[in-house]
Amino acid sequence: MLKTWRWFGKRDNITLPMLKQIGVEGIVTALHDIPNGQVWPYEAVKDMCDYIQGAGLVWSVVESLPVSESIKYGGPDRDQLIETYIESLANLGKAGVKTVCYNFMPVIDWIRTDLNHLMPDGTYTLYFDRARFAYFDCCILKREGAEKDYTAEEMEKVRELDKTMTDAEKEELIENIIVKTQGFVNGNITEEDKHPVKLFKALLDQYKGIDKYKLRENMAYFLQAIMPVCEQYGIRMCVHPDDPPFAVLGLPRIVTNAEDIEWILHAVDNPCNGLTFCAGSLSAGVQNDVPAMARMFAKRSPFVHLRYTTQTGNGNFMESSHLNSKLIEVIRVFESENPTVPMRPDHGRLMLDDGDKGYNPGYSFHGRMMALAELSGMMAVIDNELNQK
Ligand code: DNO
Repeated sequence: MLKTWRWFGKRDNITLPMLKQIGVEGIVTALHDIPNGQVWPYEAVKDMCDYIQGAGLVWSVVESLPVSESIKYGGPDRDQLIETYIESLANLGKAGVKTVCYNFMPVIDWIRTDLNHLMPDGTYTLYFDRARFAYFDCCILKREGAEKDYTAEEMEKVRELDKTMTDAEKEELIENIIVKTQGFVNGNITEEDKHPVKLFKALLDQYKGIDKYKLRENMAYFLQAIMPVCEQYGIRMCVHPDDPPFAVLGLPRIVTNAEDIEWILHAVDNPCNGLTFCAGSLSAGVQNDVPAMARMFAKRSPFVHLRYTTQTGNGNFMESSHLNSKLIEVIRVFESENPTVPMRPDHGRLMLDDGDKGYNPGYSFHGRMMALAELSGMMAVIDNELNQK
């Protein structure tokens, strides 16, 4: 696999020469300054390509070219937004950037409740706590009918939390769930927004009446519309799984398990329609056998995210170490089935002096560097095994 790294552009304080030194071979980035729904002009794409090439690297994957909400819920302006998307794809294609990651998660991209969960060794990791998430849903958002989505035991925990949560803790929960994890991935809410909860509720309202089947229909509509430009330039689209891969906030979710992925790949059965094999997102679904899914979808996955999660009970999970037997299996599958695919280490720990640097949550330098080193070691052993066969 090609060793790539998610880099947030010229303002990222992790520089390309630093990445060169640690063995990175390809860059994963986006034009983060362009708001959702606007064209990525050819000049801007080309400028980014040249900048990366100037450092002796290559722009391997776009993560992400965001899909506007209106395309997902099927709003009146969706055709126009799809046209804009097609224009951006054409500009990427002309510049030779041909692997494009996106997601089809309504309203909210990935979800965590705690961005600094202290580990016994003094590092920090990302954590999803179901009771705190339920608290956010029922007591902060006050979503209508939310209680129905949780068990009696979970609601009991919510009531307990309600007795003890301070205003500062509530603020932090809001920040973690809908602000800090969203803005930097070109999500709907940014640090500048003054009333994130109000804004978020308005976004949720747009999905009233949109169920899983309607969302699937809208995804197929979008994919069918963009396939011609993808074929013209040889662009491989790869949808990112829902993170976490289960229903949240009453929203439909359609990229959660093998059945969903098969549906997507068959609905538009074209090699340009593929999957981002995010082992970590899929691993947070207790029903998912991730190595088996790698075997099923390796050939239709033009991009791989390597990380894993550990279930800690009561529906909670956290990021595991990258040195993980399931990941070894996933790597073995890709090294034999799709050996040139770009992979990136995902979600590193916060360690050493990472904490003072203002990195985006999950995107530390030392934590990811350690993950890349571990993954590289695993890949080297597997390559050796395969070469001896
Ligand atoms: C978080 C990421 C996601 C991912 C997007 C892809 O760390 O896994 O934000 O980049 O969902 O569109």
